[in-house]
Amino acid sequence: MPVPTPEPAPDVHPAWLPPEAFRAVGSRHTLVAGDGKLVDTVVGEVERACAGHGGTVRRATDEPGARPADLVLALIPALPEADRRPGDAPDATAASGADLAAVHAAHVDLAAVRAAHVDLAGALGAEGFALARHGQVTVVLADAPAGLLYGLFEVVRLGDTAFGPECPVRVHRPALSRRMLDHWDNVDEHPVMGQVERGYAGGSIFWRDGRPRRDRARVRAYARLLAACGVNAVAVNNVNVHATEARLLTDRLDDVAEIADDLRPYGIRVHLSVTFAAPVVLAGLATADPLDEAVRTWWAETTRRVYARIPDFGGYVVKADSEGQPGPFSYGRDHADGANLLAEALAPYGGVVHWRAFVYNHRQDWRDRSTDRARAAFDHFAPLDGRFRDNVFVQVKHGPMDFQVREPVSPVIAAMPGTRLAVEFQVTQEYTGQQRHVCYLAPWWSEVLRYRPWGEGGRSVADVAADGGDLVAVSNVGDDRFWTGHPLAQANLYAFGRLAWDPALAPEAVLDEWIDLTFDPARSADPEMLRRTLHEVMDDSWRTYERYTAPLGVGFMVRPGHHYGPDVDGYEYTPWGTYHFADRDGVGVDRTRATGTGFTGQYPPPWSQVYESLDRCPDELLLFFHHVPYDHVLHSGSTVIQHIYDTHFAGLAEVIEMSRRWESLAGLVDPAVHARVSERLAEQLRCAQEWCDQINAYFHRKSGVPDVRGRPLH
Ligand code: GCV
Repeated sequence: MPVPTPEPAPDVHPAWLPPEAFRAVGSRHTLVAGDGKLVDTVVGEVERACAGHGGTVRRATDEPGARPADLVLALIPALPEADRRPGDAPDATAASGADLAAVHAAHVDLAAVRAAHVDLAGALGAEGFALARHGQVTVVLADAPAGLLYGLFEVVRLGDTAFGPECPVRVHRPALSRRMLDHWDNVDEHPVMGQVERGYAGGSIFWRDGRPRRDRARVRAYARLLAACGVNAVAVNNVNVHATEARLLTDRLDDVAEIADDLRPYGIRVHLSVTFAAPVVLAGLATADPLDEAVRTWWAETTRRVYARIPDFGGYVVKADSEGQPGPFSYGRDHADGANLLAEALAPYGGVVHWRAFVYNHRQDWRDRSTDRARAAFDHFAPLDGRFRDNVFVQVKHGPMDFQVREPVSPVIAAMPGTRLAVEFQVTQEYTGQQRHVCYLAPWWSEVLRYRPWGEGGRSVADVAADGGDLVAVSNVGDDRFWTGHPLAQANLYAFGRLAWDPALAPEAVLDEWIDLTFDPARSADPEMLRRTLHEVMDDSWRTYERYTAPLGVGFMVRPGHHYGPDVDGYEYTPWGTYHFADRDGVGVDRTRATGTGFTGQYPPPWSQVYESLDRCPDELLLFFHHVPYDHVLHSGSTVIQHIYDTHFAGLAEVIEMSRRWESLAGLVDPAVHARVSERLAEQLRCAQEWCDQINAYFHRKSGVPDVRGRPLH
């Protein structure tokens, strides 16, 4: 039975899957070979596309169709064996003319398709697929149903190009086997954090007022969007687990099962954030000590029940001993003890633990310059390397602080060769404009993924994550009609999925894909202008944001609590460990081994030396690693103080230009999208002006150094 495609309310924006994106598939004739739930989803998708665009779809087991197939989507094991000797099997990349003719025959010779690709069988894996063009037929082959689903979405992405001239077989396999989103969604609305902690797109897509939302079509439509960009795992509740949310593990498990049912048809497994104190708060045990026998038994039995209800359940996410969440420290145990407890309970079912490394002292004395929050994750976790069970993923924020617009890569990523690591990104724009500012984050993530902790020639962050680890991001989605509040922030969600599938993709190319799917420029009055302008607005928007906010990697300077807008000293005298140390002479945090906190020593060479050295440290991270006088000269040739003035004026000017460009798209994009983005740009402009003025005034007053260009500094 084909799975019907979800139909959310008509005013919900289709994001990157509008009906037009399916024109190339839906206007053709498709044949699907294979069985399974996800194959039913594939058939449902193609059926819906055909209903809108006039094509047809049939299964290989149906009566032969009247028309030749243009597209074959087939599980290799479902194809009939060719009646030929092995030596006769044609080479996969150059099928013989006879085979091409057979594939193109009115009723498609499926045996010939199989024979042409005999070497791919078993090599594509659980999610991979191969795409080939034979004469007039496009063929997608997969070993397993998920591969067919991803293959279909690749054809959608390619559009008519997928049906172009013959080309060699292209094999696609995800670089990372788990590509996961964490929702910081609360079941009960939290008095301070609301329904979604750090959510900027309305309420939760899963929960409202203590219950699952009844809008199941919306959840299914979300699953569909996620599958189309490659995401295959979702944690459905906040890592800060409050009282109601704790019960999702036990008496509220049916609510989780309901979401799992909605996500499953698109190949997405559900994970749950749990509280480490669960045995105490849910079962009344006297302790949650990970080495206590009764605690182990409780987790084992509770987990057994979870799998009895949700057989494909993914596992637990845990924030322990962090920002007030309970953890193993209360019992004199360490994070390996804590993580292994849960891992042991999950192991019989193939489940995994994502144990977060975001552990630091949030009650620091600001007068104490020796404590360095940046050091904390490494100090806690690196010594535990090798002690975690095989189904534990230590989940590390990509930077050592907290998703600032610029940070170095976390040294933890290079420090735990004996541990599976999940690298964590933040798609929700907590510190990058809260989905009121345009800030396309893929260039930033791409830089992180390409960074080589051991220097040129060594492995990259993407390599480390791919080697048994995974990639996780905090979702930016809510029940807003545009999904992400700011319509252009959809690109961040799309890009996260695509980079997790293939970290080598260029951010501009990913943006191209997103633009083509979402805006269908080819059908607009001015395709070239539409594409170009969207690139102009978005490509460099992360660097623009960096220019008008905290300078040279120093971070924070945001309003405490909600983290929006400038407040240079907002965190300076607080316990959070987020300081810039600006005084009349200079600014920045000395994290050197020679005179500072020693954080640079957590990196392997060459970076331990590069960051230590004032001369070699990259400009953009200078104030993260060094405290320097305002007249320190950067590699760029500018002094620090002049750089601050120049970049802030430049960033503001770029936002003005961005707004002007966006206005020029009126009439070329959906009016509702245009209006929402215009409204957000007005706020971005207001806020960028505020940043520019406050930062410049602050540093002018501290340093007394005038702007060499004589601009007003207030
Ligand atoms: C979910 C930052 C955010 C918190 C978040 C925390 C985390 O501190 O401000 O809202 O809590 O990161 O990643 O756990």
